[in-house]
Amino acid sequence: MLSLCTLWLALGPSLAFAGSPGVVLFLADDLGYGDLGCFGHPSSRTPHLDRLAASGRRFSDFYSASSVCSPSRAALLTGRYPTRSGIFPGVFNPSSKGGLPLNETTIAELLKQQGYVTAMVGKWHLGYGLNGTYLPIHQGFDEFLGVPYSHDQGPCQNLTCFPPDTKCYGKCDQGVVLLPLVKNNKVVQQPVNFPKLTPMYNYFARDFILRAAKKQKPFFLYYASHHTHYPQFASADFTRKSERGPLGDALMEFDGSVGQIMKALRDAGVENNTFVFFTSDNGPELMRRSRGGNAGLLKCGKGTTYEGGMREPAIAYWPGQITPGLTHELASTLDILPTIASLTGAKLPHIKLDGYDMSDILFNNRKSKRDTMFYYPISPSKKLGVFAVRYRQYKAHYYTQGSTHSDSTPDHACHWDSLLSFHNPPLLFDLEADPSENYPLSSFDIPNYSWIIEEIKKKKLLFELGMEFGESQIERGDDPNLEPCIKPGCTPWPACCIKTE
Ligand code: CSN
Ligand code: MG
Repeated sequence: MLSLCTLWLALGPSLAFAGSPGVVLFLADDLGYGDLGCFGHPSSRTPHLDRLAASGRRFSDFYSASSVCSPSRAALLTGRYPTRSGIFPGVFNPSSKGGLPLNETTIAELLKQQGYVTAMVGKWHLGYGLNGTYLPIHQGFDEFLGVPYSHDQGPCQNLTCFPPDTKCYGKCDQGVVLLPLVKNNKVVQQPVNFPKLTPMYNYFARDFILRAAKKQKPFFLYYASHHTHYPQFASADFTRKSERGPLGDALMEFDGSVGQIMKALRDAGVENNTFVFFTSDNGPELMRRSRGGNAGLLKCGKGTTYEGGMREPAIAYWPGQITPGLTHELASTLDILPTIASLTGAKLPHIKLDGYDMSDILFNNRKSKRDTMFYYPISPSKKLGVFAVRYRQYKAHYYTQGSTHSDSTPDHACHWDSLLSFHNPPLLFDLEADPSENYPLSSFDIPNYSWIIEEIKKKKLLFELGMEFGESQIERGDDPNLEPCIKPGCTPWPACCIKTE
């Protein structure tokens, strides 16, 4: 027994599980650092995520690689800064010509090579293109059910807003096709029926897990919820059920989905052999006021390189494998691909990666291999380079800029009219002593100030020397004829793209 134990400890979980655990990746949309019960929100109700956090590992210092959606998702699925794959500036439109380049290697493609069955449900936002060229089924996912972009990127007047005549602190896009629901590569519903959407996703996800387990196939499920992106919606079971208004209802619906998928894992008998990871794509959209999320004690939110824009709640769960508790180690969505590769024995792609295997943090309680995080703005340029660098507990801002996405907070630095400013020397913060980035440090505050500034400068220089910008996929432009339509080629475009049930 002792020797078996020692052997297991020596080999670690990846070999002990013969390299084929199930993998479930939950991604929330625009959910902030302060939005979950287990991250301190006083009135959110997130019992299922809180349970994963209680018996799994919660991260206090976990980062997405962008403060908006498309680039953040590109980084998550490829383990590469989105500057490399060309996912900038901003996000994809329904009519975008581009998408995540097909020669990028996604987690799903890695796992296909390991004999996994793969599915994605929810929001994609990495391009649609001519006849759906860039859909998930062309990026390693066997199956896809979801919406190819954000649900405010289409007319959404018929969305259930509560109370019904309330303006949702903003408008949805007009003049484009109604929001499409896509199954694999076909539009199957237009417009999306929001109150029924999440139950449909949950059914699809459960069915996928049960089918995989029946065939005794290892599986990868990427569940990318629309919650809690503006405008808020929820099915009947959750509408007006939270204490936090429309965002609270939407969050509760997402948490309910987590509960249902966890139940599906138990029903399929695979919970103890499944690695579950949860995080969010970027910080909260504070411009939506109480209908946007909450960054907790972090500064600003979506669209900015302050902590609130890119530091995210994250939870890893694997009963019997992951040491429960809180980790303060530095980690990122960039690290998920290398971690999953390590757990499954998959070979890393022969391309420059920006992630590190998190196994040491998750299974061995050791230090993170990561000691830096680089923050690009939503419109990155070679000329300005990274806006900020985190090194250990320190963060240096070379440039700061507000964003419309973070308007309407009391902190004026977050707003769109806080224009680009250059800082020389950089604004330096100790994120452990001052997580809210309130008090810039000088040589009067810390004795090793100059050393830290020099170290960060070196890290930045080295990183930028190795950064090759990919061709911008978003600047390839738009063609309205590419928008997803349930009646391809119909007229008058785009109003004809509708099917009433
Ligand atoms: S995002 O939100 O897709 O979650 O980042 O729905 O930056 O112009 C962002 N944007 C529509 C959005 C537009 C979105 C933008
Ligand atoms: Mg988002």
